[in-house]
Amino acid sequence: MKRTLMLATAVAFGTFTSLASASGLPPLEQKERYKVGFSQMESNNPWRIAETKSFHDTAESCGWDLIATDAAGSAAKQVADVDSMIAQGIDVLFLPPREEKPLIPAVKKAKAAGIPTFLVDRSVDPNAAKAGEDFVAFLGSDFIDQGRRVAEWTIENFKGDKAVIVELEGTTGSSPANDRKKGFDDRILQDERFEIVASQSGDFARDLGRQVMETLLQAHPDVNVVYAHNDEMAIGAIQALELAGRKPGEDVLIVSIDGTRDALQAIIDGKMGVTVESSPFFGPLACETMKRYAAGETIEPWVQVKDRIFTPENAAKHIDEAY
Ligand code: GYE
Repeated sequence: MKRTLMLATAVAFGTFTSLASASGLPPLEQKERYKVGFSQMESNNPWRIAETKSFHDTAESCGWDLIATDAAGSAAKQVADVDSMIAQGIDVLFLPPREEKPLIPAVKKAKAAGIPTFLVDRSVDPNAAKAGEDFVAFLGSDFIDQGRRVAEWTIENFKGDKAVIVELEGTTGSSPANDRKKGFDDRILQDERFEIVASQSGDFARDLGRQVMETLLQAHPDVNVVYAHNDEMAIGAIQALELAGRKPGEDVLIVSIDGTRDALQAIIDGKMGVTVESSPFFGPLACETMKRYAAGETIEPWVQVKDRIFTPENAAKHIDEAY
């Protein structure tokens, strides 16, 4: 009875309302200005700063009154930040969930409050919350593929007979850390020259990456490949290796993901081998996807970002656009 009534109301209000109701997602009105929430997880690295800036840079042209928060590396604070945005009556939420599980209640709460949510750059556990049901869509990269591409480049470019790999993982429980590990490990271990002797989290942070590398270097002095889940940890690892008298780029191959300015410079300087791109410039894509949704389009569950690869061949060409 209730459902029939809802559908009848939806039909009366036109196509976009009926589509939204049929999917169970909150609809989004077409209007001049929107109150938009962007809940950043932390701002301790260039990638996060570039992403937040991309949202600010997009705000005026997309008609956003932007409320941007910074959870300072705490999933609990990020949940509270989303709560506060819901209380302030945002029309749309853009959320990069720091970890896969803790942000799920926030996603569901936004939906219950009638606010369409777009996950940007990281996703949540698909068994607990789904695109097209609990949130509109995930906007981001294929992290498994990023890891696989790093592995493939490493297989082609590692010169020795036996590779002893240390892996620096991203934030424990985050979608990019889970998937970048899977993509890399599955591919690299198909080649018997490669062994992963240690895999530990450096929380996607430069300083922690450096500290973890220092410790692992003591236990595994024969390491000759470092795979870091992001450039910040790769740069931290380079610092630790140099401090220990090693020569990154000569006796240790460093491979990673993102495409930051420091990483491209390290490639140009011969200290790093490769970085597979993971772009932080989500503002324009967020605007375009939100507008499509407001116009009544059904959004694909995964709006996929295509990534380039930066190597000694092209790093100099791209450094000026890096962040
Ligand atoms: O690679 C990393 C950042 O979620 C894709 O998070 C993002 C990752 C990015 O901290 O540098």
